[in-house]
Amino acid sequence: MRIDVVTIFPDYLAPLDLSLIGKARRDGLVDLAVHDLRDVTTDRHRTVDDTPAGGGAGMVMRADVWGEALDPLLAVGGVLAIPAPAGEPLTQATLDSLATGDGPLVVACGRYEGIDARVAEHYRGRDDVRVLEYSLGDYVLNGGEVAALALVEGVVRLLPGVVGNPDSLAEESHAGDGTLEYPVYTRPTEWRGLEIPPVLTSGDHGAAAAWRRERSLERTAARRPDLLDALDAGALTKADRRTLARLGRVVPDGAPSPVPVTVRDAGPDDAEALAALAAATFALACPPGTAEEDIAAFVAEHLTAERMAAHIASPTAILQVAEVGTGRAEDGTGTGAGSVRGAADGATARPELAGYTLTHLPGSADAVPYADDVAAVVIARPAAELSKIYIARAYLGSGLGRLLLDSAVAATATSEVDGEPVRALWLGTNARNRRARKAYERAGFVVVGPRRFRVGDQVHDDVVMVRDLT
Ligand code: 6GU
Repeated sequence: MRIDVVTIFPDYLAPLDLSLIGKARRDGLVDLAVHDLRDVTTDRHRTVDDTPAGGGAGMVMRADVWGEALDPLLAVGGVLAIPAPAGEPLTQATLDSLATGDGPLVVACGRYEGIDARVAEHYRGRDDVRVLEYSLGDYVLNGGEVAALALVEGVVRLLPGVVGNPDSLAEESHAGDGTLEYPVYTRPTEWRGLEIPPVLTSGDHGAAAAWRRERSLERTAARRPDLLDALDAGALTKADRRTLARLGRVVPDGAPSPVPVTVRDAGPDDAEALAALAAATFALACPPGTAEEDIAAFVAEHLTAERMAAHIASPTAILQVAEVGTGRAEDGTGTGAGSVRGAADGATARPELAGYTLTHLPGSADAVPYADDVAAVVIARPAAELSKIYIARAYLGSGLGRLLLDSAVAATATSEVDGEPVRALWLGTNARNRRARKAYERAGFVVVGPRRFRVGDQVHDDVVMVRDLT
C-alpha cells in the first residue's frame, strides 16, 4: 500500500520509522513517504497561509499551495484524508475500508485554522478520489500531524503480514460486534494486594469466555452506552440479554437493537396503563387450556384500574413498573393511560410499560401467609409475597423478567414491617412451568413445597418458592 503524508512539520512524522509500522515499511508491506508542503512554494518566504476571508482570528492554508502538493500524489486517484476537529469521527470501519482500498492514501495535515475549504471541494469533485475529513474526537489539537500518525498506524496494522497474530485484531475493542474489550491480566497472579479474577486461572475456558463477555458489556454500558444502542440484537445470546437487562437495556421482540429500560415505583398515574398491561399479559401466565371465560372473569375482577390504584396507594404493597424507552425520559413525555402499546415495534419515542411486579408486605411482623399450604412451608417472618410479575409479550425472553425480579427482591429486602426487616419473599408458580421455575431459581428462589391455585373452577398445581433475604 502507498501512503503519502503532506505536512509543514515532516519531523513530526518521524515515529513512523519505529516499531511495527517502521518494520512494515522495511519489510515492503507499506510504501510510506512524508512530504514537506513548503517544497511546492515558489516565494522567498515559502508561504503556505493567508488571512481568513470574511475576517476572524488566525490564518488559513492556501488552496493553490495544497493543489500543487496534492495533484501529483493523487494523479492516479486515491483517498485524500484531511484531519480536522470538524471532521467525521474516525472509526474502525473507516480504517478497515482504507486498509482494503486501492490507490494511494494521501494525508493532508493542516495547521492554523485549517485548509481552504475549496481543496476538499475540488478533490471531492473528482470521481477517482475519495475525500475523508476526519476527527480523532471532541477536542482540539494544534494541527493534523498527530491525527495523521493515528490514521497511518490504524490502517497499516490492518495490512496483511503487519501484525503477527491476526487473532489479536479480531478480539480487540471495536473490531467485533461493537463492544469494548474486556480487562486483561497476566502474571504475577497477585500484585499489591490485587488478584487476577480466579475464573481466568481456573482452566475453565467456557467460564472465562462468559466472564469476559460480561465484563465487555459492563464496560460498554459504563463508558460507551451509545455503542449498546447500536448492538445487533440478532447476535446477542440469552446470557448477553440477561447481562444487558441488569445494565438497564432490553431487546424487545423483533427490535434491531437493545433499548433502555428503568424500573421504578408505580404512581397514581400508572393505574390505567397497569390494568391494561395486566389484562393483556394475564393469559400468558395461565397454563395451556385455561378457559377463555375464566381468564376474562379473573381479569374483570382482579386486574382493574381501581385495583391497581388501590395497590399503588397501599402501604403494604410494592408495585414496581418497568418502563422502556426512557433513554429520553427527561423530555417529560410521562407515562399514563394509553401508553401501553402491545406491539413489538421497538419504538423508544415515549416510555412504554413493559412489565410490573406486585409484592405484598405482611400486615404485621408475625403475620402468617394467608394460605395454609404456604404457611406450612414458608417459615421465616416477616414474609412478603411476590404476587405478580407480568411481562408484556414483546419483552418475554428479553431479560426484563430478571431485572424486575431483582428489583422486587431489592425493594423487599430494604422494607420493614413493625420495624423488622423482611426476611423472606415467597411466590407461587405453576408446577409444570419449568422455564419460570428456572428463572426464579437463577434469582435465588428455592422450591419449598406444593400449593394449589384457583382460576374459576380450575385448580392449578403450583410450587411455593422462597427467596431468603437475610
Ligand atoms: Cl483530526 N485535528 C485537530 N487539529 N484537532 C483534532 C483532531 C484533528 N481530532 C481531534 N482533535
